[in-house]
Amino acid sequence: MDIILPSEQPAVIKIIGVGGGGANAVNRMIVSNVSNVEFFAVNTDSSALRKSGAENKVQLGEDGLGAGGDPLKAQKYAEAAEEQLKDMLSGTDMVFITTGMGGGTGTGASPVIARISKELGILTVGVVTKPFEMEGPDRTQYANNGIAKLREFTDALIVIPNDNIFSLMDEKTPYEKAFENIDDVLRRSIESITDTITKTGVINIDFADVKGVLSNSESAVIGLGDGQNFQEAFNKALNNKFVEGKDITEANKILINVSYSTNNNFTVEDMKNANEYVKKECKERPYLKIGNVIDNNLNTKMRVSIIASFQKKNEPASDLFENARKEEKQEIKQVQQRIEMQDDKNRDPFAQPACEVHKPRRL
Ligand SMILES: Nc1nc2c(ncn2[C@@H]2O[C@H](COP(=O)(O)OP(=O)(O)OP(=O)(O)O)[C@@H](O)[C@H]2O)c(=O)[nH]1
Ligand SMILES: [Mg+2]
Repeated sequence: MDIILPSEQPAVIKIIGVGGGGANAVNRMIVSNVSNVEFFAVNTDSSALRKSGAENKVQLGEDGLGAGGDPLKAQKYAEAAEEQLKDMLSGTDMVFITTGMGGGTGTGASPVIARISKELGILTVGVVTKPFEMEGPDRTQYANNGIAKLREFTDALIVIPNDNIFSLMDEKTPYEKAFENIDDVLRRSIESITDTITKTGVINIDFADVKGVLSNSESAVIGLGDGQNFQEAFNKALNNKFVEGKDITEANKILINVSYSTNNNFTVEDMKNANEYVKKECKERPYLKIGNVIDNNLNTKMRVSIIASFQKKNEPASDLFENARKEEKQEIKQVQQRIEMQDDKNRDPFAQPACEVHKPRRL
């Protein structure tokens, strides 16, 4: 008798750059070959849209002349384009909305796109910047209002103040170059999540795991670090402060993804150290999952990304996680995991992890 196993469908992930800054950030992702995702640019400004490298473009408003720095105008344009935006979003598992907050289009249209996305049941994550202080108090005010609205409609919102990135740059950095660096931080933040989901191979942190951590969170932060060994990369990721928000040690759920080439090793001791750190330093005992990905582009480098989320009050982390788990229909995979865990049981020196820990398997 032939046994037919259900095929595993890859998660459909769309990255939507809204407004001028959002579109530029998406362009940077395209140039840097962020893979296994679809790119979209949404703008009120048709000339900026023409320059976008995204394969899919949506113009808001009829005249293509921009929103003139007016978020309300952009919001109305986006609401009028609801059907077009629904078409753009349908058939998607996860959406990233990225924008520079503080102007008209990104600030006004992003919350509308997020609302539609959430209504379609899509895991919706915002990755946005706050304007430089030197851009003036009005932009900051617009940005704060836009961020508050966007937070209402996203599962998780990652906020990156431009000044945090600027503080790492030389003051003589040309203005344009400063935005290139900011686009790059947006790229790395999003890529750290998409790579975690799509680059499988050794131990999986899959879409359901990411959904479990980011769904309906109050906020989320990301830490990224590269190093010559795990500890160096892990320390850098823990101290990587460009994202606004609470400290990782206050998180309710944490995913740690370790990427390295076959020239390198993620050892049992490394796993133990990460586990111990979370046990010792985190205030509440968070849900923890550690995964790894083999990426031969990294050569001798190791890369650690930490995705940490903070739960809304009155929503126990365990319930949310259970709900996300229930939605996972890959029963065959779960059976396989159980069998593998059984096989590994005697070899697993960490029988009492802080929470759930997946031990790397050597190929
Ligand atoms: N990451 C990034 N941010 C940018 C860039 N250009 C501007 N920003 C930031 O994004 C904020 C909004 O600017 P834009 O993106 O030009 O504005 P918009 O959303 O297109 O809005 P309108 O043009 O007013 O309709 C600015 O205040 C900057 O802080 C860019 O190239 N990259
Ligand atoms: Mg614009």
